[in-house]
Amino acid sequence: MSETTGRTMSQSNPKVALITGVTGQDGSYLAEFLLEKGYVVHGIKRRASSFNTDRIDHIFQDPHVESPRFHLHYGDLSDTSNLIRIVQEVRPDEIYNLGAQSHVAVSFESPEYTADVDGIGTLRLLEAIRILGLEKKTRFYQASTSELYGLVQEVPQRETTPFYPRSPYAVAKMYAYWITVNYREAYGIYACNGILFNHESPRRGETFVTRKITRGLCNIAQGLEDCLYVGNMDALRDWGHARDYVRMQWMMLQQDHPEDFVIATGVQHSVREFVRMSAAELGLGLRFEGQGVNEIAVVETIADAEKAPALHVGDVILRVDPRYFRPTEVETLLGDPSKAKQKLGWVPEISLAQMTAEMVAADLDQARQHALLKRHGYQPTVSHE
Ligand code: NDP
Ligand code: GDR
Repeated sequence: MSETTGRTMSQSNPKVALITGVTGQDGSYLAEFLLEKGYVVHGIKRRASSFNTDRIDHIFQDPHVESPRFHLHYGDLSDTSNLIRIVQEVRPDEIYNLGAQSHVAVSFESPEYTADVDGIGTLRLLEAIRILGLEKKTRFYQASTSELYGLVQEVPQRETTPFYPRSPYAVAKMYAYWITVNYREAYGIYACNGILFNHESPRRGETFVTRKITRGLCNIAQGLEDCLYVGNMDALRDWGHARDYVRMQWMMLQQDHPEDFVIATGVQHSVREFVRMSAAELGLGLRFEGQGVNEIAVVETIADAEKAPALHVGDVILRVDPRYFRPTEVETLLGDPSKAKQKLGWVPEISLAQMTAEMVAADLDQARQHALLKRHGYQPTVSHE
């Protein structure tokens, strides 16, 4: 089915979607996408001691105005009664379960919490559908991941490739994957797994490697930081753009029958290559020296003094810090999105080069603002991992 021929929806009877993880990267793009399609969108956000809605503030609709189509509910994937109450209140046509402790490295530090939220949280939502008798009404999307492939058994990875998870995060997501399949088979729920490979954007969390690199290099170029510290430079990933990938999440719920799909670009790059590409966007040519923990990146050429006023040829702007190595690493991931292309007509529209340019432009803009504040005597806070 093509993107334009989804299940139909009338203006007077809009479809209702519930998104967990609406404050995250994907949740924010998906909420935008569904609102543009005419949906009523409900999102679950966690209570935090400070505002955590930066990514969705631009689509916030004042509940004091008449009939807003975007609603937020406090909730948590670890809280069963809260989830049941929200699903009961909202009675969604579609649930997108995007909420998760989504950082692989952090999952080694908080394995039990990750299992509870990412694994059992999925079960809680599926049970809510069942307890409330919504099996025939509510379609369910589960944010599954290429991390399931872990120690890869086949290249490229497709829907039939065996899993070999390599982190508490991936193991928790493996439970979520299979419980989604099981509830589809056992109770006839329209439930799908999107096995998504890495996808990024200017809204990517600052501690994931692409955003850490674009943000770090921009800060260094503007004199806000001296050096970027990263982990495994040889890791290979299949990076796409989040905007392309949320479109596919919706498409998966518009079919006649529920199925699982790999979503990827089919192209792979190393972390080092991503550093080089990001630096090039800033007009910087880099030379990589040393190996493993001794690897560094040195500025070799500067093409645009305005983008990088703080830098000189010969500056070391990147070093490897073993603190960012993982106890078990996923060295290489490369997806085969043929099934999505054939069955859904989905192809990614935004290239890695375009995405890198967009991310660097956004981070450079922010770094320039901070640099301006600094020049005028303010001390902008630049957070680090
Ligand atoms: P983010 O980390 O940006 O967003 C995660 C969201 O989950 C945030 O809204 C976060 O809230 C929320 N969340 C975290 N813990 C809980 C909890 N206990 N209860 C309710 N909500 C919670 O992730 P992405 O947007 O990048 O990813 C979306 C989903 O897709 C995740 O499940 C991720 O594991 C999965 N995935 C992501 C891929 C990627 O490359 N981006 C690839 C494959 C799968 P808060 O804002 O308060 O922290
Ligand atoms: P990943 O993304 O673990 O693939 O999970 P991340 O960007 O964190 O790491 C990608 C690769 O880069 C290496 N790396 C570093 N990673 C981080 N975060 N910080 C560093 O300094 C650094 N240096 C090198 C990592 O070791 C790794 O090999 C993401 C998340 O969005 C998951 O939720 C999602 O399921 C998968 O993508 C698909």
